[in-house]
Amino acid sequence: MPEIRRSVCALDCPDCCSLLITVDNGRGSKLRGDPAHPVTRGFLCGKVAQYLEREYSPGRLLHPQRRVGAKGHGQFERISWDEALDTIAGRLRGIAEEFGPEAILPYSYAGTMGLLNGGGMDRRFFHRLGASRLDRTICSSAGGVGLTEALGLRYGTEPEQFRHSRLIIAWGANILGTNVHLWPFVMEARRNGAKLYTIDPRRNRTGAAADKHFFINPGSDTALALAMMHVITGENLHDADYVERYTEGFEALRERVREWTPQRAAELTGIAAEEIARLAREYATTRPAAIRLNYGTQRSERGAMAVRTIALLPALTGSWKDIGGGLQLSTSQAFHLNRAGLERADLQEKPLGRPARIVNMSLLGAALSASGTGLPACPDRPGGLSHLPIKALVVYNSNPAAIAPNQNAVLSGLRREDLFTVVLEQFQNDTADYADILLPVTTFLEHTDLYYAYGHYYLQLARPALPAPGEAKSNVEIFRLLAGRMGFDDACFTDSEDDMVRTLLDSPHPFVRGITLEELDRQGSVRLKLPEPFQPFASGGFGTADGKCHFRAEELDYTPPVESRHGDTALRRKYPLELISPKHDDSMNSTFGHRDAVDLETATVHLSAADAGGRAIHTSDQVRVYNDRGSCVLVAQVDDSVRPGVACAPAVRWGKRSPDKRNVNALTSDRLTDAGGGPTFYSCLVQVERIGD
Ligand SMILES: Nc1nc2c(c(=O)[nH]1)N[C@H]1C(S)=C(S)[C@@H](COP(=O)(O)OP(=O)(O)OC[C@H]3O[C@@H](n4cnc5c(=O)[nH]c(N)nc54)[C@H](O)[C@@H]3O)O[C@H]1N2
Ligand SMILES: Nc1nc2c(c(=O)[nH]1)N[C@H]1C(S)=C(S)[C@@H](COP(=O)(O)OP(=O)(O)OC[C@H]3O[C@@H](n4cnc5c(=O)[nH]c(N)nc54)[C@H](O)[C@@H]3O)O[C@H]1N2
Ligand SMILES: [Mo]
Repeated sequence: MPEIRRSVCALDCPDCCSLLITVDNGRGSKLRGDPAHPVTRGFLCGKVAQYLEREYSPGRLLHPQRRVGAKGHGQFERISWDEALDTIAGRLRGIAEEFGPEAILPYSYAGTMGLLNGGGMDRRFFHRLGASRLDRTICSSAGGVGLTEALGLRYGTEPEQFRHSRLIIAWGANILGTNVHLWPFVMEARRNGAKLYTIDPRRNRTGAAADKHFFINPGSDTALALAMMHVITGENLHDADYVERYTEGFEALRERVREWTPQRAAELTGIAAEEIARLAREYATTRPAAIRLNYGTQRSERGAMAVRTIALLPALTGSWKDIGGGLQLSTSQAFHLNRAGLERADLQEKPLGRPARIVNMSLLGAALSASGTGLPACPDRPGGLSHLPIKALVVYNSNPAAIAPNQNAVLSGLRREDLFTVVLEQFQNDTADYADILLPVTTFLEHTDLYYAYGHYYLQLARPALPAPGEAKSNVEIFRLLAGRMGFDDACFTDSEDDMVRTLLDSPHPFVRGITLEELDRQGSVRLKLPEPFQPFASGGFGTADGKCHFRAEELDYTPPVESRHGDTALRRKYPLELISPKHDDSMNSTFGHRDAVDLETATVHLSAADAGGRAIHTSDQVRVYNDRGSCVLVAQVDDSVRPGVACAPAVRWGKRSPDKRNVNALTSDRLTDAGGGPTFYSCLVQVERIGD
């Protein structure tokens, strides 16, 4: 008899869906969204609806392997787990002795959002080893800083409340593509008369379905937000009562934005002045009005400031008071779990007597440069000891050869013969090809984990629903075994998964206190202990000493990105197109790169008719996209989804599947964001040319 088991989608996505899987004789036959979950509500996105294809793909890695060919060529031979673990432990021990343990760098991101497999036993292992710490900046750190500067806390409007909105602004947010479980709430609001506006350099599926789309020049959002503030404060459309009670610094803000006229912003953003004024008035006078801000806006050189200024808008209009008002970028900070107990940073004391150095993951290319001295300073982030080379890299939950900026620098680092590389993977992707030892790992359907979310407020537990194929093991198990091989005898290395979940739940915070493993096992999904509805800033409550939202007007400013139409003119003469590489609707960063359809669509670059015509480029032509950092071959798609001057290449394919073994990150820069040490994937000037017949 088929049995229905519960699981949770572990992909790096705000929706963090509850799943139901039909299991027949130990084999999964059907995957669907749990109808009982208040956000997932019974449906799945296109990519996860087909996840069983990935689960049972012939491409799954099943056994530990050792590289036998050159780095990057992907030739391996099978070895036993014992040999793999002994080799790794021996090499790590040797490197630690010769160069110090900080010559070892873990590299991981959110291949799984699970807390145990994403930041549990691995953290304990590397802390105990004294390895370098990784600053996990690749996705959201600029926006995280911007949001914190504005609100003091990374809380946001609950998705369920969007159904009550009368105006929804999707600001750098492709809801249909990367956050599809918000869409039914948006549709419900629209059935009740709400309008949906999108602000994006590309008119994607969400933009095409919107009531109005605003094409904005990449990286210019701060100018738009400041001009909206100009109109709102200049025309007294702010909520004087809310501003008086719950904010600080209004008069200085009004003064500061006086110079930010819609005319000035029009030049920078490419949105007409009267459109900006109309948008500001409509936003300030429609109640409730909600902004869904997503991370697209903060992948540019002024990304932190963009998020900060946008996130100040609801405090001006008092929109936080309304059910269905406010703003959502992330809900993640509400999960006040005992991460310190899970990660055990205190273990660094043993090997080092101090915290280990920090390496910014967005600068991997520089960090792997032979001397290790290529590490640029990162003004607002800790760092240090940059003279120390990296001699071992342990990669899990990430595919840096495909997803990190300045790919040519990353690949030349990965090719270093003196670098010992371990990769824990499900598939033979770009990074796996550079491994010295390649270890097969389980998928989220095969291991226990606890999940937080960044787009809603439900904590979820998943138990293994399917058996692990071949000899695959979970990250937790692998780092537990490695700890044993290294002779780490601290009690935490024998913790079971349940012990680790209990540790996480051992939190004094009222949002979490009282939630138990047993309750999670019974229900699968448990709402944080929040008031219903949750309105974090309805009456102050901002994460500041006085609970008020501080505008801090003197810090608000905008200068265009160096790599933009208003940036470095000499560079723009050489490379006249602003390239963005946003998420692909049916993929997940590089995770589904083995799928032919995904590969085809992430090999595309969208160009306007004007830019294509001037270069004699037609749809389906192969083109070379290039700048000083590198080049990659893509296929042109001429359409009106972008305006002249902007090119868009959905990210990211496996470079190894392309003719020149590179993807769009051969073009992206490792210049960092204005704060947060984030990458600037979407501030990238390029030239495009047709590849001759
Ligand atoms: N289908 C799918 N879903 C995903 C992912 C995926 O790869 N595919 N990735 C997951 C990950 S890692 C993340 S971080 C999340 C969040 O991912 P998002 O941040 O939502 O995704 P992006 O595509 O980076 O950016 C959102 C939108 O911002 C636009 N944009 C780019 N530059 C600018 C700009 O300067 N200003 C404005 N206003 N808009 C701009 C892009 O064109 C895009 O439409 O999505 C997750 N969900
Ligand atoms: N040009 C460009 N580059 C980008 C972006 C962009 O928009 N444009 N987006 C950036 C963003 S926002 C992000 S978050 C990063 C994402 O970059 P990554 O975090 O590298 O994300 P993925 O490419 O999805 O790769 C995750 C890998 O983890 C593996 N994995 C999944 N579960 C497990 C597990 O339990 N154990 C182990 N060991 N492995 C597992 C998967 O097989 C997959 O290969 O990419 C960034 N790069
Ligand atoms: Mo991300």
